[in-house]
Amino acid sequence: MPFADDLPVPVGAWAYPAAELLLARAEQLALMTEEPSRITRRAFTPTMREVQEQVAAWMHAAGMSVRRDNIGNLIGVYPASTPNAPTLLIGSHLDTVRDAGKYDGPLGVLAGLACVEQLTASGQHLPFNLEVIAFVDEEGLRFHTAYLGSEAVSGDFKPDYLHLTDDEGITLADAIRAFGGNPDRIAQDRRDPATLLGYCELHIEQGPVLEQASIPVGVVTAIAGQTRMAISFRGKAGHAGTVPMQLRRDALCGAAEFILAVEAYTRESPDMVATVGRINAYPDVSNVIPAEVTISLDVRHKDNSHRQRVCKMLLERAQHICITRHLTLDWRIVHENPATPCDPALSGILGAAVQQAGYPLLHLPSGAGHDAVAMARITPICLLFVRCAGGISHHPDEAVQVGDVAAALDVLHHFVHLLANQLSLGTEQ
Ligand code: HGY
Ligand code: MN
Ligand code: MN
Repeated sequence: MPFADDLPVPVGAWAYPAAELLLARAEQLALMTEEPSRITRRAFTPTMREVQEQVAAWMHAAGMSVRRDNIGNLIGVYPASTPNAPTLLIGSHLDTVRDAGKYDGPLGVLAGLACVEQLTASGQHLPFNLEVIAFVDEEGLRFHTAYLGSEAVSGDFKPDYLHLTDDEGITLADAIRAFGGNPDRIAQDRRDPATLLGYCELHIEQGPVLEQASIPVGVVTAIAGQTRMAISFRGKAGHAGTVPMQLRRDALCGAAEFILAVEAYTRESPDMVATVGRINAYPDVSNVIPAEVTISLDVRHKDNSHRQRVCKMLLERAQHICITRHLTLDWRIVHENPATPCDPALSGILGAAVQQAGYPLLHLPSGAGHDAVAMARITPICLLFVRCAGGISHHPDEAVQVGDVAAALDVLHHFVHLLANQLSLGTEQ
């Protein structure tokens, strides 16, 4: 889809071909999917392995040393000009949602790779190691969590996670083992904050703000907090033809009433979003009254206490529905993270890079979650958004323009050089 007002800003001569190459690579990765007619790439699968092998080959060719950590994140290292230098991480994730777009995740990994390729081409090394990190699980499609890869790196991976099972009953521990990782050593994946300069993520915006402002890139201020829950309503199965309506304990009707209550409440609540994206009914048979229904609930807001208040209010609503319908309720939080501000100093350098590259500086918040949320617990983070066609994401129509990707690569290039200058000045003092 063409954008109306492309800004006539020249980008570095290398950036357009680099952006074209990046988009061709994104097309190539999109072919590596578990489902032939759509992009679906769960963590720890042979398909993830295939994608990692391709990205690892590009990393090798760019002059990086490549390794996998114990959970299975892929990491390419472009060494610093001096020994014992700190490390800047650039990355994002390679897993997807079901029936995904091509850019949510891969764009950030491929941008890091392009940044290193540009350095290699000009024979430059920086006063810091540049590591491109491709997280193995961010979306949580397989184990219904979020950030498993980046939480291993931030040291927030909880050993209990290893007992989580996927829809086939495979435990996370077994999935990691089958992928070639080592679930017993995930604690060792934690990076020492003292060795890190920061984490920079480039990501498709997944919203309409940049498009409406006719600007190719934007600097993120903060990432909204989120709570993900698994909620089960339990009633009693019965014959669809014989149990009178007044005597039923229909779990699906209880869940349906709750889902509509969530929608009605959040429509009235500014900036609040809540989504029921999964629904599982048992026994899932057309002539049996549903006995048990489990739904997901994803609640997000920029204000932590407001999000928590709303979650509590929704719990009370679910309890009330269950009392009136003679159901029982199981309410479980599967993931929670607070709103995460980006680091002002690192974001300041990113903003300076945007301006140095010749673009207007626009700041915006992120409603979507990113690996940067986990990384912020151990190192300063910054996030650069790239304009997204129609604001569409988590959908196969997700699209970016080559000129915008070139702009983003140009900004990233300026960013690493500004950081290098700052570090050199700091060490000279
Ligand atoms: O769910 C999210 O916000 C992200 O796309 N993982
Ligand atoms: Mn996503
Ligand atoms: Mn993403």
